Amino acid sequence: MPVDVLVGLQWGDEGKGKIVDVLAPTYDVVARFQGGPNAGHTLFFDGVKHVLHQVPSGIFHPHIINVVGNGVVLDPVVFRQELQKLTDRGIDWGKNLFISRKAQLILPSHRALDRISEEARGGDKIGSTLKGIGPTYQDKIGRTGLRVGDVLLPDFRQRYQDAVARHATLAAFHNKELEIEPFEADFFSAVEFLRTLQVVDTEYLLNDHLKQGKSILAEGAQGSMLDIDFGTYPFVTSSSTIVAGACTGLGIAPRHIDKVYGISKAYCTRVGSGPFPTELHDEVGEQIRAAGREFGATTGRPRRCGWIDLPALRYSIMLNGVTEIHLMKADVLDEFEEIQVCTHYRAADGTETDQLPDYATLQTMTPVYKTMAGWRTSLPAITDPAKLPQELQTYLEFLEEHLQVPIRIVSVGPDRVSTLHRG
Ligand code: 2SA
Ligand code: MG
Repeated sequence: MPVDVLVGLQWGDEGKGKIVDVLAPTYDVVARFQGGPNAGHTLFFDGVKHVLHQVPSGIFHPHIINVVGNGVVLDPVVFRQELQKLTDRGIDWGKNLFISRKAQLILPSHRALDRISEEARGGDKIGSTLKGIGPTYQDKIGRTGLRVGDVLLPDFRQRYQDAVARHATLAAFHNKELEIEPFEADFFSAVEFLRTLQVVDTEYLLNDHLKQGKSILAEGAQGSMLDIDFGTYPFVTSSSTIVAGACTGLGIAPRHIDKVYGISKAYCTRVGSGPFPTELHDEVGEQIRAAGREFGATTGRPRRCGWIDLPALRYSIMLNGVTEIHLMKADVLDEFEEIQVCTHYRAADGTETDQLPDYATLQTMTPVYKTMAGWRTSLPAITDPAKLPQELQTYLEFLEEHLQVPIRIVSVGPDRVSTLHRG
């Protein structure tokens, strides 16, 4: 049985949580391969809204094994809070949750450094979620990080002190102190808690499951345009958010990967700084934000809103080898008379490209749009894809023609029944 991978094709917040919720019950294992508490996957379960940050989205199903892979950066304090909330709601995660020994630990000093380095950037901020993601991945690549497995070692406290001392010198470089004392007691009690969980070599666990014919869903966080290599660098997150990240972040060989679900909104949003060619700074953008309730699940920040961007989507599809697209939040566009689709970009000298240019070039280009008729119909009541309004069908067919990938799911409302499967 294969590994299928689910990734965001834009800048995160595509609605991955909802799709994982729909897909998870059909898999034996759900695994997170990158990111950490910067992710926020919103699921509705038994009529209650849950936001998961680090816990894989299969956790609501007792028969699904949930894995936090080695590619993840784990904040034990946030993790304990998440699990406590699940316990409060009657979810028993005791037997079906496994954490990689090799996942990196986010320390209070990483969070402090995240804030200090953002402040030091002045007007050039990344717009980080301030969860300590960047500094933790820096330590990983710099080969100085602490891993989840280290909490089981007798000298963990010493290793922690050494890391904090190193971080203090980095803070001092910016004339700052770490100011982490208020958080340390909580951190160490969360570490005690982490010691009681199933910390294992998840690469063996996953490959053993594959040998037994079990299926795995690898659950991506953030989006391809935030990828450390291929995103809008430097306004990106610090992990490999694309399909390739599932291999390194879980210890699964590429040949096991089968389907790649690419999740996109019917329009586009971004939180944080950085290029966003189709961003709308007018009342249309406001209208999308209001209709789509576009505020971050992790930080509550208002999201920047704009039209769908085909050059960016084509790029993401290429990088991920997407086999099917799931188009989310189509109902947010219900009220619009006209819908714009960015098909390519044009430079000042009139040259055009349908590829995604580098950051500097992008600043000098303008998006070229195709105007399409809106459907002016309330979509959430529709449960049969054949009954979707003609204008939406035309929109979907236009996207499929230009992206060369089938749109298999269209989401027309927040409810699970509003997830329409197309042939
Ligand atoms: P960081 O904190 O170092 O990863 O921030 C770097 C940039 O990456 C952006 N970023 C995100 N943008 C959208 N969604 C994110 N996560 C959740 C998700 C969103 C949510 O996966 O859906 O619902 O809150 C996410 N995480 C990081 C961030 O804004 C910076 O631009
Ligand atoms: Mg989100």
